[in-house]
Parts: sequence; structure tokens; C-alpha cells
Amino acid sequence: MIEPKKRAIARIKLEPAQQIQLESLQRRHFLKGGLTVGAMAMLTGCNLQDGDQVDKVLWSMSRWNDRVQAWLFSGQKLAPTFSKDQVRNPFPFNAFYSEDDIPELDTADWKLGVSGLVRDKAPWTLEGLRKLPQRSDITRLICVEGWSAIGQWGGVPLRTFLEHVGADTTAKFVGFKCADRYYSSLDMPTALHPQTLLALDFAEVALPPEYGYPLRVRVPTKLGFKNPKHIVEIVVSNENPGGYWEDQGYNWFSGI
Ligand SMILES: Nc1nc2c(c(=O)[nH]1)N[C@H]1C(S)=C(S)[C@@H](COP(=O)(O)O)O[C@H]1N2
Ligand SMILES: [Mo]
Repeated sequence: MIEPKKRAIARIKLEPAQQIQLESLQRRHFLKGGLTVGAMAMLTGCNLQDGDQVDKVLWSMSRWNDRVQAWLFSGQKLAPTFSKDQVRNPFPFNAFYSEDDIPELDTADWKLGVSGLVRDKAPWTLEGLRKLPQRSDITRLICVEGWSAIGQWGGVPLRTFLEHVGADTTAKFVGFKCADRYYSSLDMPTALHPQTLLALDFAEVALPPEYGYPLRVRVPTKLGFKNPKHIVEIVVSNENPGGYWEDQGYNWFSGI
């Protein structure tokens, strides 16, 4: 049995004065068009290294109304990209368990299941995914636990994949199930966003186990917990599939 580790964010308590300050900051940025990953960098100081502060902002952000944020979301806005020399090495590992419990998946057995509102439900192999058009972006992953890091992820744009399997792209959600009991989901506009990838590579080589071998979602317009690793199934649905952290009170939308 994998022991979940403690989440720093659950322990955050704000002083009343801090609460008021944060709320007014949020209101300002909210009215400008929603809290973007970029605006969050501003709110939390430029390097996003101060765990405490990031936690406070994000925890307050979690109480925001998902529906209002979805309404503000354009589906088009691009996340900032960086240069190769800005990539963090080694990249931080994070999961609800420690590094000792990273699932080790066997390439030979691995298949990606496809279910829900799609024309073609045949499972996919790694080889099949490699044959689809690929894309690579250098972007920042931001975790609610108070760290962020720049990395390079490459793979199949989720949009390309959804088109290939004949997904109903008027459906509301795309859900992901992982080999480690983790799960998450995206709204359809985010699933179709050009930078949202089914990532096969990190730093131009196949994803190592700690970063989600053999396949993960990389969505730079969302927070880290919406980037599921070790995915084994994709479901297209009009019912919100939720997520591991989302179902424990984290803001479902969590992004721009
Ligand atoms: N399968 C799985 N995916 C997961 C998680 C997890 O526990 N299991 N943790 C999420 C969280 S909270 C973060 S911040 C990122 C961390 O990705 P990294 O290990 O590549 O830095 O993975 C996300 N995807
Ligand atoms: Mo995270």
C-alpha cells in the first residue's frame, strides 16, 4: 500500500490582514481576465521559490468559482516558453508518494485505453503514438506545493490524438487514468489547446520513470497536479471525471 505524503498546502492558515491583502490582489487580477500562470508569478514574487507565499495564494485561489473562471478562459492563450539553457537539471520529482514508489511500467505490456465519446476505441501502443505528428515546448511547471521549474516536454498534441480517434470535441471533458491510482481531467478547450501534449519525451529523450514513463499529460496553462503521469486511459465525457487532488478540494480549473 502506497502511503500518501502530506501536502504542505493543507496546513496553511492566513492571518486576517493577509487574507484581505490577498483578496484585493486577487480581485484586481481576476477582473483583468483571470489569474494566469504569469499573473501568479507576479503575485508570488518573481522566482516562485517561496513555498509559503505560493501556497497562500493558491489556497485562496482554490476557493474561486470554477464556472466563472471557465467563462473567462479563452482556450487560445499561450503559456510562456523558454530557452534550452533555462531547463532545470535535474528536474524536480513530485507525486502523492515518495520516489521509492514510482511505478515501473513494462513497455511490452503498456497500452493506452480510449473510452467514452470517441469513434475508435482501439488501444494505442507507444509505437503508434510515436508515428503521430510531434511537438515540443519548453515551459514552466508550477506545483501548488510551492515550487516551479522549467522543462522541455515533447510528444503528440492532445488535439491531434483526439482528432485521430474521432473524439467528440463538443464534449465537455477529457479524463485521464494513471497506473498509480492518480487521475485528473481537463476542460475540452484546454485539451484542444496547442501546447497541451501527450508527452513521450522529457529533454528530448523518452520520459524517465520519475517523470511519468511512458506517457504523461503536459499542460503548461494548468498547475502541476493537472499534468498526470503514467497514463493508461483517456476518456472523453460530458460528466466531469474529477481528479485525485481536485476531489480533495483543489480548484478544478487551476489555470488560465
Ligand atoms: N500519476 C501521477 N501523476 C502526477 C502526480 C502523481 O502523484 N501521480 N502528481 C502531480 C503533481 S502534484 C505534480 S506537481 C506533477 C509533478 O511532475 P514531475 O514529477 O514531472 O515534476 O505531476 C503531477 N502528476
Ligand atoms: Mo503538484
